[in-house]
Amino acid sequence: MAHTEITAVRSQRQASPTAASVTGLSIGEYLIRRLQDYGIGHVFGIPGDYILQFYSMLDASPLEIVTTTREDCAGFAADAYARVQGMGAVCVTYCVGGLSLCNSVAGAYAEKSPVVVITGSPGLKERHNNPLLHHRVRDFRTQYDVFEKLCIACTELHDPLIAFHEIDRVLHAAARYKRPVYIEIPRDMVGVVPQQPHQFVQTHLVEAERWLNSCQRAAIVGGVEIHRFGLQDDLLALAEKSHIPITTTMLGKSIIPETHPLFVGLYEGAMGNDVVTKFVEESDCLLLLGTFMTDINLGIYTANLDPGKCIYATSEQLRIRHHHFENVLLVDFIRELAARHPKPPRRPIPVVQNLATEKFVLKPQEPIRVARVIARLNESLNDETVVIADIGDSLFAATELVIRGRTEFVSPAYYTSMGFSIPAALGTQIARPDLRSVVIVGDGAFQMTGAELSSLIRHKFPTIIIVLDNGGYGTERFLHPGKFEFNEVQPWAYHKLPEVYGGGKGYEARTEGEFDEALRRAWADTKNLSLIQVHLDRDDHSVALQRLTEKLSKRI
Ligand SMILES: Cc1ncc(C[n+]2csc(CCOP(=O)(O)OP(=O)(O)O)c2C)c(N)n1
Ligand SMILES: [Mg+2]
Repeated sequence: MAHTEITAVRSQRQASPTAASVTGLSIGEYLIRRLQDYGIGHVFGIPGDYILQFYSMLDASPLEIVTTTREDCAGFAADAYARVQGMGAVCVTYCVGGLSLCNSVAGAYAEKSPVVVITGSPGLKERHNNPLLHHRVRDFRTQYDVFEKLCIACTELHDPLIAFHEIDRVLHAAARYKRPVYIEIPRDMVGVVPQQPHQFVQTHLVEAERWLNSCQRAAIVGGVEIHRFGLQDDLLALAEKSHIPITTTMLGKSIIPETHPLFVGLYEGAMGNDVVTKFVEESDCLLLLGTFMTDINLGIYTANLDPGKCIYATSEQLRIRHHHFENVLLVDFIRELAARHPKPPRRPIPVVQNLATEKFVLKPQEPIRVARVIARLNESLNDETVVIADIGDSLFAATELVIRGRTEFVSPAYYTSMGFSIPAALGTQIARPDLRSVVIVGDGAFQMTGAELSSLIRHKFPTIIIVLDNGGYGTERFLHPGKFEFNEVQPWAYHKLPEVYGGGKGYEARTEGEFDEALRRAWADTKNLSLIQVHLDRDDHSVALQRLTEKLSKRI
């Protein structure tokens, strides 16, 4: 084999190397070090004289040896370990051990399980004059030739100049293709220390895990892709195993139950709750998982996130600090990171004042306000509810709702097109007739597409529609203060529309008592659509809208 120069293997887009460097390690020690980098904690197998030197090195290392009765069983065990843990290893002696592994390794190849086969072989110095050493079959390469057919990559570590590079190449292939690989170490090479320094690129998982283990203040910001790719349980598993607190973005609202002990709140930059903002922005290792970095999601770019402190993983890219990694699936990243059990120091979860911490006490005579609509509605949400919020104060106010269990929250919080909610309720109810949708919509947005009530009534869906009637485009009024006719809309008797469309019931609410009564009746009526027209003061608004308009008006 030609001697090649040892260089760090870098992903093409990797701006600066994430290379770790080693000097003074023997070939056996380097292999042990790299196995751990890939999350391997146990090695299955049976020792024999051609692999004894490496076995004693393993014994002195953090890796645990698990012996079995037969080599093929060690192969099956390593295969199962790989499926659960991400990668497995089996270590056996030359031919009598190795060739016994063929069937298990063939199975691992067929079913895509990354098992590292490590085998000893006669020392290079013992091979002069072609002696008939025990365990030899045809020639010294027989076992290698057999495994070349069963593995995605093979190497024989006969040259100290390239041995480390070969170990990197082969392990990378196992991780990349999820197939078994073969590493043969002549027994007199195990303790050889290559003289040149070696640099290698840490895998994304190693880098993420090491960082999480050494940081002080880890946190997760979960985004909408967690919902779109159905990764809610995977995200929770990662957070729970490693005890990492979770926040979500507005688009990602409802990806985890907001009553979960690890949930901190919604992260919306300066637009959101100060305690949550501080908690996220003080993190020295922030996992942004499936998060869309949109303007609204980032609190109109008031988010203060240092890329040097972030792991940013989406379906399209993986970036750890300033290092880019190609072709890493979001699902794999979350699952494999969870399997490695990173253990950042536990961070106390701050107490955030929200609707879950405040008991709702009805003030029946009080004029109804947006914040009180949301607080009262919050009492009624359950696992069978889908909340659909339209654009306007409906969305900002609804972000205060505390999502319990699997309550879904649907809104066009990135594209922000008004008029989404009523047609979206139709689509939601058709897809999930077992759930009940509650729509929160402003009067302006309702006037755009509210006629779709007709279809909801036609299908007899018991949708609850809450029309926040402030007599016009409230959000725009806040954004651009002044009395402008273009922000007014024609006042409609919204509560009469069910009658016009031929089904369902309409209610009007001017006080908290009236709203409470209407909502109770609507909730109890599981056969008909209900529309509650909430008469608001035209200057009423949610706290979130107040914060948002303050930020926006500074930029426009
Ligand atoms: C299709 C569309 N047109 C215009 C806008 C701009 N816009 C954003 S909020 C808003 C006013 C919404 O009024 P309303 O539905 O009554 O809700 P409110 O702000 O009063 O709570 C407008 C016109 C938009 N987002 N989408
Ligand atoms: Mg309005």
